[in-house]
Amino acid sequence: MKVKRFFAQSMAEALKQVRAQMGPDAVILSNRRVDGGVEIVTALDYDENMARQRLGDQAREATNGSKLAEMQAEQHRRLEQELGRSRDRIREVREKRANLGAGYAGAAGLLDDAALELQPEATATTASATAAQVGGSYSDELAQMRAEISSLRDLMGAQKPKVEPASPASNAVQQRLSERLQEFGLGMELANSLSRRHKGGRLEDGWKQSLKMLATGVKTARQEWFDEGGVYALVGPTGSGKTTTIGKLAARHVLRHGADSLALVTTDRYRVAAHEQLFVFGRILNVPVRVVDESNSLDDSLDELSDRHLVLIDTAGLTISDKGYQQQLSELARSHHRIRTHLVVSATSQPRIMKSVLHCYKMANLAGCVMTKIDEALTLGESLGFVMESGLPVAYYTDGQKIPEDLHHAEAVPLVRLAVERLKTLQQQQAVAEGA
Ligand SMILES: Nc1nc2c(ncn2[C@@H]2O[C@H](COP(=O)(O)OP(=O)(O)O)[C@@H](O)[C@H]2O)c(=O)[nH]1
Ligand SMILES: [Mg+2]
Repeated sequence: MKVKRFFAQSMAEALKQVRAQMGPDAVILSNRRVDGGVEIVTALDYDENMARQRLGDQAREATNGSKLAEMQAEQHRRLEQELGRSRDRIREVREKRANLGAGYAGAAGLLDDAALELQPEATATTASATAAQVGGSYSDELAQMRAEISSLRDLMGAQKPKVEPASPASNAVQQRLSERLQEFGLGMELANSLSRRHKGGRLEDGWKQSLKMLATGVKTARQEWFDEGGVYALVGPTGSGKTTTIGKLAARHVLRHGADSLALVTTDRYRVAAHEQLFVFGRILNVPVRVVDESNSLDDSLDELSDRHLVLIDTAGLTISDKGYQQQLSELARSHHRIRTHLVVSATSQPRIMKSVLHCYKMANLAGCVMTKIDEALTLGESLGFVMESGLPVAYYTDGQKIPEDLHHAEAVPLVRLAVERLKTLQQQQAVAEGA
């Protein structure tokens, strides 16, 4: 679903633009008079279900289709405005810096290769989830816009670092450390709390100490699923990468142990053609695929597959406002089989969205998480902060679409190291952009 806003002096002119750019199939979500003309928000491949997912909890207020379309248009407008404001502020900051002559050097030069001499810590565990916030969902397009906004903010942060007055960093080194941790992608509270533990000494020592604490706080799964065996389900929003990750896990399992000890199950009976992708994996890998529906319960399907060493369950990315949401999650939580349900979280999501996703899926009795799209995230501190705060052990992370190559068993120290590398790359890119 692609949403786009048009502005013209007259309705006829606006519709002409819509037809030229979006084609004859575009749907009009809203139109209104604005200063100097009319504004139309349109969508291609408009899908009410997807619009509801994008709006998350808010969608409950949409009592009918036209109200939903209007809310979707409003959300798009707000995001565009937010983007515009961020761009303007960057321009302002750049101009001010150019006028002042002297600039902030950023942390780029401070991050040398030796910055992360971490001792591997005993971080493996099987803890379960805790944190909670309001539910919601998003799609690729929305996530892309949000990523752009957050990257613009990151850029601003690097140019003009500033710790909120509420942060009681007791000395200048702590303050600079907190700034750098925020640049790394951690939230302000976590950055402040880590930096306050650095009681004195050089910034670099504080940085290393904070990274060590992060690596200790990030829990990971001790064993790979192929080795341990069992029943694993992936839950999470549409587009987070559940089915692709199952494809990667399945292909990896078949390469290591053959096809006979694996089976795939899907509980997604809510969307037309929902199973196609999983059936394709099943056919290619020669692995059975079972669909849970009105006539086949999850437990019956798992009973049938009890001779399989590994069973992977794909699910629908339903949110609180969707029909079937509760049924799907309680089916997993109440099964008489021991299902280890993992939340699939995209590393490109904003921290707020990660938390709301956790809230949305925690009733499935989460045993851990899988971080996806690590390749697309500008910084990884957001994901590490989420993992640390939620207490969910990370089983795997994925960094691309290639099956099965872009799947990795998670370990805390290499993950933190990767996040440091990512920050370095971002800072180099910013330095190049500023020099251009
Ligand atoms: N760049 C990137 N794309 C991914 C990754 N994992 C999944 N995707 C893509 O994200 C999109 C949604 O994935 P899908 O598995 O269908 O998500 P689902 O709705 O949760 O099942 C697809 O285009 C995938 O190819 C990843 O690690 N990196
Ligand atoms: Mg899917």
